[in-house]
Amino acid sequence: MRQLEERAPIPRLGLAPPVAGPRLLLPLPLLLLTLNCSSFLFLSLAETMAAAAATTTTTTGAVSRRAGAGATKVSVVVPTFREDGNVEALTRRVFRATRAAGLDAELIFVDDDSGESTLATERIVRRLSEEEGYNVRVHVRRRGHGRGLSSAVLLGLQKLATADYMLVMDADLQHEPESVPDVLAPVIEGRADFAVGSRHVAGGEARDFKLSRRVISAGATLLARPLTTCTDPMSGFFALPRSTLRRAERLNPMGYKIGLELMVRCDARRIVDVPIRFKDREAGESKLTLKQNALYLVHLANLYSFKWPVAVVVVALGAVAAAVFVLYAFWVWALR
Ligand SMILES: Nc1nc2c(ncn2[C@@H]2O[C@H](COP(=O)(O)OP(=O)(O)OP(=O)(O)O)[C@@H](O)[C@H]2O)c(=O)[nH]1
Ligand SMILES: [Mg+2]
Repeated sequence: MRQLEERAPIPRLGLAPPVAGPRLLLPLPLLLLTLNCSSFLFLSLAETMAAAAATTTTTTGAVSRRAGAGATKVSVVVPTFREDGNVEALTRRVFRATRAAGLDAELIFVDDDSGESTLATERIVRRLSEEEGYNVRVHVRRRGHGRGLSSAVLLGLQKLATADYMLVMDADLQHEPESVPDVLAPVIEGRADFAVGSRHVAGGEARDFKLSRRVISAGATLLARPLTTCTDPMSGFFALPRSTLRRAERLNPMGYKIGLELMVRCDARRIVDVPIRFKDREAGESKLTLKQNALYLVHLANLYSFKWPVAVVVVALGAVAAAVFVLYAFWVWALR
């Protein structure tokens, strides 16, 4: 019995205790792997940011009012879901602004059938088009033929719009129709592959926006910043030429951030930010839900792995290595 008591103590946790050599050696490769992964990621990001910065301009000053000589044809695509309360005001204001800027606009609502509101939207659009001569139409997606903001925008851009210069905006008048010519101008003038109505450049602002929404929006913007040099990648107010859209690779219309999706998957290099004022919605209700915020994280993961497939694997390995290292360090500390 005495002899037994004098033997080495039985290790806790049921595992052999690390002897001095391996105790020092085992964490070393893990630490090296972690450091290696971090530096690889850092270099990849720095390289891409530098390349993007070299080819991207950010306009923070005034944008010329006349977007081009003569009547340049433009398509304005507006996704709608229960927006009959905003359709008429939006139509009148969009055409007043585009005509004043010498643009020949077509306005296309892409509406996901919502019963009464869709019928009302169709009635209003028919009156505005047939009786008042506005070049406006509504495409209604019946149930079973696709739903959701992003796929509605893609349908509008890829299948319904006829002009070479295209703009997307919300129906709820949070995006001021008076800014439509300004957002289109860099694209029409050939200065941009993609122009974004931004709240975060000099002259831009977000009015009547709740604090909680500001915080979520700031966090979401920060998470997307490595993907693009745009100051407002969350914006749904943007313009692009058809040539940019043709470069699209594997578009995935999930969630609400179709502007970010297009910027990344069309490899838009020359991005111009145009200051806009973001107002409170005028009528109807927001469709932004918690589910959409969660979907945004999945969307981001997809875009990161699209842009940096190797880096994403390296980061995942680095995270696993770091977790193992922390667990091991804790185990060694617990055995002391
Ligand atoms: N076709 C279609 N349009 C949608 C759908 N969901 C939202 N929209 C439209 O997309 C635009 C933006 O939606 P909002 O609900 O205003 O979302 P948001 O501007 O991000 O959020 P708020 O600031 O709260 O208004 C509006 O014109 C909506 O009508 C949808 O499922 N299908
Ligand atoms: Mg809105």
